[in-house]
Amino acid sequence: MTNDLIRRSDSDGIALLTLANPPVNALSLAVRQRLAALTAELEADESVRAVVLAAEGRVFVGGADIAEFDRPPEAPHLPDVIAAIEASRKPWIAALNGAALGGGAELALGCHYRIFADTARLGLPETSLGLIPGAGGTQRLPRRIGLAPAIEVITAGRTLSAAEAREAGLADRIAAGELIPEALAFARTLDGALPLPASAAPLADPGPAFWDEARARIARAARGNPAPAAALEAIRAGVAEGFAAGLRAERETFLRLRASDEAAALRHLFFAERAALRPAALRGIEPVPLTRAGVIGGGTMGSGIAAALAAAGLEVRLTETGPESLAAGLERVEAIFEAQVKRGLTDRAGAAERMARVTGTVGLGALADCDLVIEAVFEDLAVKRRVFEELVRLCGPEAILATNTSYLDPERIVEGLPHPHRFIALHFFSPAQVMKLLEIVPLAATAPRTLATGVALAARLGKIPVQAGNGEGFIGNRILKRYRAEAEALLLAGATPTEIDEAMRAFGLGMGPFEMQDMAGLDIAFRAREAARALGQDLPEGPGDRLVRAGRLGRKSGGGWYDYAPGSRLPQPSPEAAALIAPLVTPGPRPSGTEIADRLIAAMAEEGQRICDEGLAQSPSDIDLVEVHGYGFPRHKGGPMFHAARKTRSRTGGA
Ligand code: 3H9
Repeated sequence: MTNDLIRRSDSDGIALLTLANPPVNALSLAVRQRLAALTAELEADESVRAVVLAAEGRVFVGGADIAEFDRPPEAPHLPDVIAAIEASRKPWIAALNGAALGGGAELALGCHYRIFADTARLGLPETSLGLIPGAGGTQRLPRRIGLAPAIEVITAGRTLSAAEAREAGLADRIAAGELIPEALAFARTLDGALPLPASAAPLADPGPAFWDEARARIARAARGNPAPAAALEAIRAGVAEGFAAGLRAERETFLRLRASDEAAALRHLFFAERAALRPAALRGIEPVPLTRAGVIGGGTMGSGIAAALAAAGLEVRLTETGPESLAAGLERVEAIFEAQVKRGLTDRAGAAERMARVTGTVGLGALADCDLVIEAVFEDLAVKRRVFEELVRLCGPEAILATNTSYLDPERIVEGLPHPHRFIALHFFSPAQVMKLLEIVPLAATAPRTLATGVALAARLGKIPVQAGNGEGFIGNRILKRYRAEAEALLLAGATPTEIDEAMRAFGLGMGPFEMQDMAGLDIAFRAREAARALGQDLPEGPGDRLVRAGRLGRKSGGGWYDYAPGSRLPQPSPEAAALIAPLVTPGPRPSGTEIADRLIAAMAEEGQRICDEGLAQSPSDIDLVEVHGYGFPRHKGGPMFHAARKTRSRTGGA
C-alpha cells in the first residue's frame, strides 16, 4: 500500500519516481519512509544512472505534513532524507509540476537539478506557520540564489515563479512541452559527473551592518511573529559557521518553534481557513456561476465591494440615485485601483482593466440581467426594503439578492417578497476591498445553493467566508459590543484609556478599543443607545454618553477619549475626558496591563462561546476567523477561542 505513495518505473537506466499522496503530496511519515528506502535502493542498483523525482496532481509537494506537527517528530526526518539524496552518487532531477513549498522546496533544493513546468513555483512559507524552514532551506537557498534574495524569500514567505527561479539560477530549465518526457530526456544527457551540491557552495559574510539592517527590517514587518527573525539567525549561523553548523542551528530552532504556542495558533488558523472555504454541509452543491454583479450604493462600502468584485474579474454595475453621487462613487472605485497600483498590487494596465469592468448607472434598471446584486445603501429598514421591492420586480427569480446590512434584521428587509430562496446577507467589512472577512448570513428560506454561491464568491474574492446565524450584530459586531462594554468596565475600575489601549497593542492588536472608537466616532453608538432609551430600555449613563454630551465625538471633533492637536491623529491623554469619567469610577485596586488584556480577551471568548451555544456560529474556529480577519486579532495568537482554550489548558496543565 505505502509503495503506491511513490511509484518507481525505470527505462534506459533512468528511474522515474512519481509521488502520489493527495491532495498536496505532503511529506508525511509514510512518504519519508518510502523515499528513504527508495534512495538506498536506487543507490545500490547499478542499473540506474540517474533519478527523476516527479509528482502527480497540481502540486509538486505542499511541504511537510502539517497535521503531524501536533505530535513529536518521527524518523526518518526530512533533513536526513534530503541529505541522503544530495549525497547520492547519481544525479537526482526534481521535475516540478506545480508548487514546491516548504519541505517540498527543500526536497527540490537537495536534488542536483530542477526542471520547472512553466506554471510551477517554489517558496518557503514556513514563517507564516510560525516556523522556519527545517530541512535545509535556510542553508541551501542562500547558497543557490544569494544571501539577500534568500533572506527575502524565507522571511517574507515569498514564492518564486518558474521564470523568477530560472533568473535566480534555481531552475536548470523550464519545460517547453511536457514536463516528464523533458526531464527524462534531460537525465539521459547527463554524463555521470555531479554538479557542486548546494551544501558545498561558498557564502561570504557581508558583515555586521548588513545583519543589523536585515534584523531591523524584519522586526518591523513581523507583527509579533517570532519566526522571521529566527529564520534570519539560522541563515546567519550558516554564513558565520558553515553549512553543517547552520543546519544544526536551523533544526534546533525549527523544533523549538514547532512546539511553540505561536506555531500551534497559526496551524489552527491554517486548517480553520481551509475548512471555512469548503464547508462540509455544502459538499456537492454547485454554486451559481457569476459573471455580472450589481452593487447598489457608491459610498465607502459600496465602492469597496465594487472594487473587490471587479478585481476578481466580475463585470460590475455600480448604481447610485443621481449623477453626482454616481460620479463620486466611481471616483472612489478609481481611487481604490490607483492606491492598488501604488502598493504594487497591480500595474497601470491591470488597474485600467479593473476599472473598465465597472459601469456606473443611475437607478436600478440596469441590474435586471445581473446574477448577483449586493445592496450597500444607508442602514435604514424602509430604504433597504424599497430597494429589495424594486429588485424582485426587475431581476429574474434565480438572481441572488444580498444585503450588506450590519445591524438590521435581514429577514425584515425581505419579508414577504417572492422567491425567498435567493435572499442572503453578505456582510463585508470596511474597507471591503482589503478586509478578508465575509460574514455570510443565510435567512430562514435561503437555499443551500445560494449559500454555496456566497462561499464561492468569498473564495473568488480571496476572502474568508464565515457563516453566521441571524442574530443582532451577527458574530463580529456582537463580540465587539461585548469587548467595548468590558473596556468601559475596566475604565470604571480605574484604568485609563491609554493603559487599556497600550495593553491591547502589547497583546498584538493594531489599535486599542478607545483609539479605535475615537477614529470611528462615538456618536453612532450614542445615538443607538439614545434610541433604545427612547423605547424604554434602562441604560445607565455611561462614560461614552458623558463624552458625547460634552461634544467629544472622537477625532472628527478634536477629541473623544483622547485629545488631538489640530490635523494630528496622535492620541494625547485628555484631562477633560478624565474629569468627565471620574465621577463614575469606583475606588479600588487598579487593573494591571496583563489583567486588562486577559479580561478583554476573556470577554471576547465568553461571548464567542455564547454565540456558538446559541447555534449562531458553526464552530469556535469560525469565531477565531472572524476576529483575525475582521478585527485585527493577532494571527499568531490564533483568535480569542484558541487563545482562551490554550490558556485554560496551560493553567490546568491539561492534556
Ligand atoms: C514545512 O514544510 C516544514 C519543513 O520546512 C521542515 C520539515 C522538517 N500538510 O490549500 P488547499 C491540505 S511546513 C497537510 O485548499 P490549494 C489542506 O488542509 C509546511 N495538509 O489547496 C486541504 O485539506 P482539506 C510548509 C495540507 O490547491 C488540502 O490540503 N508548506 C498541507 O488551494 C488542500 O489545500 C506550506 O505552508 C500540508 N503541508 O493550495 C504550504 N497543505 O481538503 C501549505 C495543504 O482537508 N499549503 N494541505 O481541507 C498551501 O499553501 C496550499 O495548500 C497549496 C495548495 C498551495 C499547496
